[in-house]
Amino acid sequence: MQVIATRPNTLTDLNFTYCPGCLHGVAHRLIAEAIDELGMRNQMMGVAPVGCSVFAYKFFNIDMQEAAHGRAPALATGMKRARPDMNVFTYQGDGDLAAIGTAEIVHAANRGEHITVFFVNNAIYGMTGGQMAPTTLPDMKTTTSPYGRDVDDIGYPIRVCELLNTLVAPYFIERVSLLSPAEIMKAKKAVLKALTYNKEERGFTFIEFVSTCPTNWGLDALESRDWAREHMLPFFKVQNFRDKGIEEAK
Ligand SMILES: Cc1ncc(C[n+]2csc(CCOP(=O)(O)OP(=O)(O)O)c2C)c(N)n1
Repeated sequence: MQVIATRPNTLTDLNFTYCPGCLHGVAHRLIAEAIDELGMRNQMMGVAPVGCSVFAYKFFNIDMQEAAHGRAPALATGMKRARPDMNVFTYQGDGDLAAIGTAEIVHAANRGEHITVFFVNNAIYGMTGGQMAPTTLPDMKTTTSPYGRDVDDIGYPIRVCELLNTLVAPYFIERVSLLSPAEIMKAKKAVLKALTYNKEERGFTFIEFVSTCPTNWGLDALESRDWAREHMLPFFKVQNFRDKGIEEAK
């Protein structure tokens, strides 16, 4: 049987430039499919980060802005407030969102901005050559922690969903995995839900994708998925943390 994968309208014709086995392309596709399925394409604007996914502004076939490193939630805040008739999302890596951009994400979430944030956690700075990120696991080797992350010296990884879940305002917070087709299908449901709430102007919605970085982890595509399953999922548990839509429906 010949399977022809049609490209969602919300993706441009450009081929992704990501490394083999990188899951940014999967995350892009899930978001683009969801935007198409919800009929949001003409109402949607996105904000690209600094990081491997900097070219998200070329890959999404909608109006995109490029933010300074870590500032995507602040830029998205301005976009949404200036154009309340439009829907806005950001797309950010863990270096962008959880290191240089910590203040922006915490305060945008705390203000309950009506935006969706897609956070791709691959436990490392991919674009710049594999430095330690706030989400790097204990004892994980990176170019700036060559003997492994020493938690006594550097501290423990930050669990962003759990951190944001302490705030009152966020409407929806979920961590999903991109490590297998079944998990990708579940992730799609969460993306659809977050974007539905975005469309309905319910409040701040946040999705974390547990992802991989085969190149900087020094593994091939399949090994990197196994590594993430064994090491990342126990620390970054896949779960829904907050769904005010369910609470409100009761
Ligand atoms: C102000 C500033 N500081 C540092 C950098 C260097 N820099 C570029 S991307 C990046 C981190 C990217 O890592 P992440 O957000 O995890 O995304 P990934 O590349 O892994 O997808 C850093 C530190 C920069 N471009 N600008």
